[in-house]
Amino acid sequence: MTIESVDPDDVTAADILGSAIERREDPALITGDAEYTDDIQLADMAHMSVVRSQYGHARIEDVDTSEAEAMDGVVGVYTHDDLAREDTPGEAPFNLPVGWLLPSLNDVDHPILADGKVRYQGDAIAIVVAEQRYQAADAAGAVDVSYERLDAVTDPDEALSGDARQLHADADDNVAFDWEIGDAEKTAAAFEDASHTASIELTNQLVIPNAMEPRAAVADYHPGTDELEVFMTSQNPHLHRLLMSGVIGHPEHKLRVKAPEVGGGFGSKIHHYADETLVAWCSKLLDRPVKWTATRSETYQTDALGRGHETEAEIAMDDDGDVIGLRVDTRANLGAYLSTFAPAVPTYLYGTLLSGQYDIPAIHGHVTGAFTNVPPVDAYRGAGRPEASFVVERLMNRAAHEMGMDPAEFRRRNFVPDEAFPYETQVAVVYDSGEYEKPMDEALDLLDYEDFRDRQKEAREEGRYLGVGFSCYIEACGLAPSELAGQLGAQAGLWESSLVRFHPSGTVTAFCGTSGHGQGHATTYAQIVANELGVDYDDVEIVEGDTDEIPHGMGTYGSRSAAVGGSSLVKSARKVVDKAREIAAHSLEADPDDVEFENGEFRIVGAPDRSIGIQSVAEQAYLAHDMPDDMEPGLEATSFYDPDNFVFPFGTHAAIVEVDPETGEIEFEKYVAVDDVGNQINPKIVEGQIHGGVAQGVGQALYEGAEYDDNGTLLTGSMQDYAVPKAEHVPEMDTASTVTPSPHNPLGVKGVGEAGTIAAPQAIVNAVTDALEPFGVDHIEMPMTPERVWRAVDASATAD
Ligand code: MCN
Repeated sequence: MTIESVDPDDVTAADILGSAIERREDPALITGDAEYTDDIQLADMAHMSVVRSQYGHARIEDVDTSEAEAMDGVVGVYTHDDLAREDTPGEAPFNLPVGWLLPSLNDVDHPILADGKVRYQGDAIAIVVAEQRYQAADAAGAVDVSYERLDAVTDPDEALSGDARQLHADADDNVAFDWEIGDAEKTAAAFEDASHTASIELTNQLVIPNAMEPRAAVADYHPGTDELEVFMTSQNPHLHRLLMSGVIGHPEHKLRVKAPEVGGGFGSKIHHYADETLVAWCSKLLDRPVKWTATRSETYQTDALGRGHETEAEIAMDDDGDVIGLRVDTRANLGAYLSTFAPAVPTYLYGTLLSGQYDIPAIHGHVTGAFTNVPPVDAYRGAGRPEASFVVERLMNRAAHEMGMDPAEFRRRNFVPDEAFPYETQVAVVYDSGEYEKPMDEALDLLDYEDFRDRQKEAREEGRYLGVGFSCYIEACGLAPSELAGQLGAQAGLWESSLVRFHPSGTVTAFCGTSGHGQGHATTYAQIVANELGVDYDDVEIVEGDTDEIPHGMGTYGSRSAAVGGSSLVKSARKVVDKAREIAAHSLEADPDDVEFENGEFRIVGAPDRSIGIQSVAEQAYLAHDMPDDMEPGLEATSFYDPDNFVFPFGTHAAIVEVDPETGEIEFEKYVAVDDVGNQINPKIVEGQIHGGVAQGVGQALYEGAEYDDNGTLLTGSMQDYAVPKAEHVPEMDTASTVTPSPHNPLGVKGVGEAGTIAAPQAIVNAVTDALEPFGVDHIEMPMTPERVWRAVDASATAD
C-alpha cells in the first residue's frame, strides 16, 4: 500500500498528529533554494586540501612541503609539527577523543594530523591552504612524503591472530577491547541439555556510507571578538562544538557550529573527524574564512565505515523446537583508530539485541574489537543492531531447518508472548512493548504464503528456483536514558532539549537540539507542536542545527529524534500551556484548576461560552498589562527530556526472490515490510524512511562491500567499483504497519529511521538460500553478487 500525501490545509488542527501531510522542507530542496555547506561563499575565503596517506600502514620518514609552498596561491602548508608550535592556535596533543569508554578499552591516540605514522590509506598527513580550491588541490599533490612501508592487516581475525603487525604500541595483538554479555555458564548448560543445535559462521561486511553530499566545513574566525563560526555537515552540532572546542582549545561559548542543509548522513556525520577540526584550526591561524569539501574519493577513503564483523553463532533447541540457548562470538573490525562512538557499536548496540524477538532463556555474547589498517569503523545506519538481527535471523532459519519446521512457524513459537511485556531479555535490556505475531500475520497475508509454497514446488519442477526469506527484526532506538548510557560508558548525557516560544502575534517557533538531515523534522515536529498547542500547523516554525540559536542538544542519530526530541517538544509545549492556562484563568477571572484546554482554547469547566484562545493569551503575555501576580511576561518554555528507556520497534520483512543458478542472478518477485514503530506522527514520512532503509539493506545484501588489498589499499574507492543500488535495483515494496505504542514517552512513538536497513539484508539472504535449498546451498556471504551465488551453486554441485 502506498500512502498518499495530504495537503496540510485539508487537515484540521485536531487531526494534524498522525496525518500524512506532505513534507514542508521539499520545495526548497527540489528547487535548489536550500543552502548546503559547499554553497557558502564568504569574502576572502581560502580553501583547504588534505595530503593523505597513499598506504595502509607506513612510517613517515619525511614530509617535504617546499615545492607546494612555492606554488601559486598557496597560503600555507602544515604538518603535525605545526600544530604544536608556540605561534599556532591550540595546545598539544590534538587528538580526537572517544565518546564511549569500555572497561577493557585500549584508548589509543588518534592525532588529527599523522604523528610519524599512518595507519590507513587516507590518514591525514598534511594540509594545504590556498586562495582557490584547485590551487590547494594541486599543491597537496606536490607535497612529497617519504614513507617506510609496514605490513598491513585489514581482516580482524588476522589482526588478532598474534602474527600480524601491531598498529599501536599500547594495543597488544591489536586488541581494542574484549567484552561479553549474558551468562556463559547458563548458556553452556543450555547447550548441554539441547536436543538439537544449529550453527552458522558469517561475515557482516564493511560498508561505506554514501551520502549525496560529501563531508564539508567552512570556518570563519573573527579575531575582534574571538568568535569562531563553523558551518559543517553535522548530525549533532552541539556535540561537534564540545569536542572541537576541546581539540583546538577554543572556548565552547565562543564557538558556533551550524549545520546548513545536510545531504544525508546515515550516521557518517555524527563522528568527530580530523578534517572539519583542521578547517577550524586553519581559520583561527589565518584570521580568515577557510573551506574544505571532501571529494567523492575522499569520502570513500575517510568516512567512517560500518559493520565489519566476523561471527560464529550457535543456537540450542529442545525436542519441541523451543529455543533454549544462543551463543555468539564476534570479532569486530574497528579500523585504525577508535572513532567517536565506535566502542559502543559492536558491544551495547549489538550484544543487547541478540535475543531478537524471541524468548531465549540463556544467551552469551562475546566480542573482541580489533585494530586494522582500514578507516575507523563507527555507527552507520543501524549500527550494531543490523549485525545482531542478521546473526539471529540467519540462525533462526538454520534452526528451523534443523528442526524440519516451517521458518515462519518456528519463529512464531519462539516469539516473546504479548503478555510478557515489559520483557527483560538475558542481554541486559527491557523491551518496552511488543505484539510480534501481528506483523508476521500481516506479512504472511501480503505474501500469500500458503500459495507461495505451492508455487515454489511447481516452479522447482520446471527448473525455476523461488525462495522466501523472513526477517523478524527488533531494534533499540531512542538513545538513551542518560544514566544507563553513562553506566555503559557514554561520555555524554543522551537527553534532548527544546524551547517552544510563542511570539506576540500568536505564531510559534520551536527549537530542538536534534539536527535533522533528511528525516523531515520541520514537518513532523511542527505537527507535534501544533497538536499540543492547538494552533494551526502553518503557525509553527521549527529551528534545528545551530548552536547559537538552540540552547542545547545531542543531535540526530540512533532514531532518537521522534522519541526523545519529539518528547522534549511535548514537554516544553505542555509547560507553555500550563503558563498560558494561568494567564487565561486570570483573564476569565477563574481558578486555573477550573480552566480546561482543548484544541487551542481555554474554557471554564461548565461554562463553555467563556473561553479564550491560546494565541490571544500569547498576545496578552507579551503586552503584560494585566498579568497574574508575580508572573513574568512572555510565553515560552525550555525543557530537557531524558527518556526512561530505549524504545524497541519491530516488524517482519519478507522477500520472495527467483534465483537463476546458471547465472547467479537474483530477481525480486516481492518485498513485504510490516513495521511497528508505535504511534506514527506522519505515516508518509514513516513509509519514506522504511523505503530508504530497505534500499540500503538491499545494497548491503546484493551490491555493497568495501574491499581492501593486503596492503590496505581501497579497491572499491569510487562509484565505479562500489555499487550502490540504483532505483531499478530496489524492489517495489508492499508496506504495512501495526501500532503498539511505547509506554515510555508521551507520544507513544518508537523510531523508524533505521528499521528498513536493519530488517532487509537477512530477509534477502534467507530468501536466496531458500531458493537454492535443492542445491544444498545454506549460506552465501554478502554482497550476494551473481559470481558468489554461482560459485555457491557450483561448489555444492561439485561436492555432490
Ligand atoms: N517518525 C514518525 N513516527 C514515528 C517515528 C518517526 O512520524 N513513530 C518520523 C520522525 O518524526 C522523523 C522521521 O520519522 O521525521 C525519522 O524519525 P526517527 O526514527 O526518530 O529518526 P531520526 O529523525 O532520529 O533520524 C535518524 C535516523 C538514522 S539513525 C539514520 S542513520 C538515518 C535515518 O534517520 N539517516 C537518514 N533516516 C535518514 N533519512 C535521510 N533522508 N537521510 C539520512 O541521513
